[in-house]
This record gives sequence, structure tokens and C-alpha cells, in this order.
Amino acid sequence: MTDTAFKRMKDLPSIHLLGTGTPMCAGCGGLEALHQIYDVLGEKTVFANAAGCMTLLATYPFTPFRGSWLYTAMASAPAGAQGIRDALDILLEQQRIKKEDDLEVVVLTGDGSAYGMGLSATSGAMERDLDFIYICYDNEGYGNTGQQYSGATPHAARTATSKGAHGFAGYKKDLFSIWAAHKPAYVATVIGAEPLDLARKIEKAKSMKGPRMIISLAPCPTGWDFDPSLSADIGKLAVKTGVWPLKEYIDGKVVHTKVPRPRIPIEEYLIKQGRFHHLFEPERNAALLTQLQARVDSYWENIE
Ligand SMILES: Cc1ncc(C[n+]2csc(CCOP(=O)(O)OP(=O)(O)O)c2C)c(N)n1
Ligand code: SF4
Ligand SMILES: [Mg+2]
Repeated sequence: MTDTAFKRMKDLPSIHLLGTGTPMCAGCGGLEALHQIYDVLGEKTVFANAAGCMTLLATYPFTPFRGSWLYTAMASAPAGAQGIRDALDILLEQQRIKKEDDLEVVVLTGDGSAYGMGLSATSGAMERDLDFIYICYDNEGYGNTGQQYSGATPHAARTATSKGAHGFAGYKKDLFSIWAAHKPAYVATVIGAEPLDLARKIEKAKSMKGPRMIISLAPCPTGWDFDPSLSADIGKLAVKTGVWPLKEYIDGKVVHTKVPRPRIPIEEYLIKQGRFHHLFEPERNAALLTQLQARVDSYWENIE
């Protein structure tokens, strides 16, 4: 990168992508959420970013973040965050940095790490009451390596490793509840397509101490097989169909921040995504569609 380009980049607010050099896909729902989250958190942050799509934002020695950024292995971002937090605390204690120079430590990982490989390290970090924010952008698969299934993949979705007639045989893990069971300071679900709800939750997380855990559903045109222009629509449909409940855990209680009324049929969300085309073509799989709708309905049964 030329000096002029670097100076221009430094003058831009928030995250600035590196022009045509960026390998991120158009319409990336994870990036949409990250932009919004970073706008609220600001540059006094240090990211511990586990291997995944977002790692590709960095082009050594540059990153598009105005603040600091550390790359970790998939399972290790919360351990990396612990090291950073400890180092900052030591520097503060030794008065080698001022209080106003302290940084918010933020873990950024995909679902492959959050729901799977990094879950043990995350559990340990919550157990130690680590003062950090964890952001999982959940594109429901190992996106960076070609969308193999992960612990976040929904039932029946076709992935690179679930290509049969019925798609993925397993069920999406309930990471929100797994995290909430640790009784951290805060857990919330968000989505870039609902920016006000997202901003309010990130503001809240920012004002607190201790483990603050955020899961953002991340519509992924490449892995979910839809046109990038539909990304925000699909995000909104995830909320309106009740597939992605917007909620928060705080002070031992779970509160839904948006209850979709009336809920629209799940089919309207599924039919727009190539990963679910086998539910509609060559013939409609009514039994599986009914089963998928029933699972969403049973979630909301006791909430409305
Ligand atoms: C232990 C380990 N296994 C596999 C990989 C290869 N790998 C790099 S990124 C990635 C996908 C990560 O998936 P996810 O966390 O969901 O992030 P996404 O790629 O979807 O953004 C994989 C499997 C790795 N880096 N480390
Ligand atoms: S594969 Fe999906 S999550 Fe990864 S950059 Fe592309 S759109 Fe975003
Ligand atoms: Mg993923």
C-alpha cells in the first residue's frame, strides 16, 4: 500500500475496507454487523480474532480497524483475550499506561470457533469472569473453507459436507443458552438487519464489566447461496419468521427484545436460499417443511 493510500485510510472513520484488495464477499452479513458493532465500540478496542472469514480483513501489517487487532488460532481467541487483558492490567497497575489509554478487549470469531473449537476456551474465560466482549458472527458453517457444517448449521441446510437429499441431519446448537448457563454479565443475539436493536445491545454491553457475549446471525450470500443484494432482506426475514429470536440475558433473566407478531411462515425465509432449494425442488418436501415450522412454533409457544 502506498503512503498516500495509507494516510487516506487513516482519515476514514470506523472500518475501512482495503478497496479491491479485500477478499470479503459482497453482501456479507457478518461484515455488516461488525461495521455497526465497531461504530458503537469505537477504536479504543483490541480485537482477538480467530481464524475465519474476518481474518481476511487484515493484510499484514495493516488491518482496516482503527484500533488494535490480534490473530489467534480457531480455538484460542478467549485465551488470547485473557493474555491481552492481563497485560493491560499490569501496565495500568505499574502506571505505564493511563486509565484513559485502557482498551476494551473484544473476541471476534465465527460460529465454527464459538459453537465448536473455541467453546472450551470461552467457558474457561467466563468461569474466570474475564472482562471482555465476545462477538460471534454466525454464518452457520465453516465459511472461509467452503461452508462445511458447524455446530451452528440449521437442520436440513445443504452444506459442503451435507449434500444428501435432506441436507444437514443435525440441529443448530443453542449457544445463547449454553453461554447464559455460565451466568456471565450479559448475553445477546443481534443481527445487522436490525441496526437499532443491535446498537442498543452493544451500548449496553459496552457500559458493563465482565464477560459480555454477543451472537450475530450473519446472512452469507456465498455459503447460503443467495444474491448479495438480498442480504438485509434475508436478515429481516430471519427475525420476522422467528428463526432468529432477538433477546438478551441479563441479571439471570432472558428478555426478548423483539417478538415477531404475526410471525410469517418460515418458508418465506428458506425459499430465498439455495442451501434449502432441495426442500422445494424437484418437489416440495411438505413433511420436512412442517417439521421445521413446528420447531420454530414450539420455541415461541411460551414466549408470546
Ligand atoms: C484447528 C483448525 N482447523 C481448521 C482450520 C482451517 N480453518 C480456517 S478458517 C476455518 C473456518 C472457520 O469457520 P468459522 O469459525 O465459522 O468462521 P467463518 O469461516 O465462517 O467466518 C477453518 C476450518 C484452522 N485454522 N484451525
Ligand atoms: S463466505 Fe460468507 S461470511 Fe465469509 S466473507 Fe463471504 S459472505 Fe461473509
Ligand atoms: Mg462460520
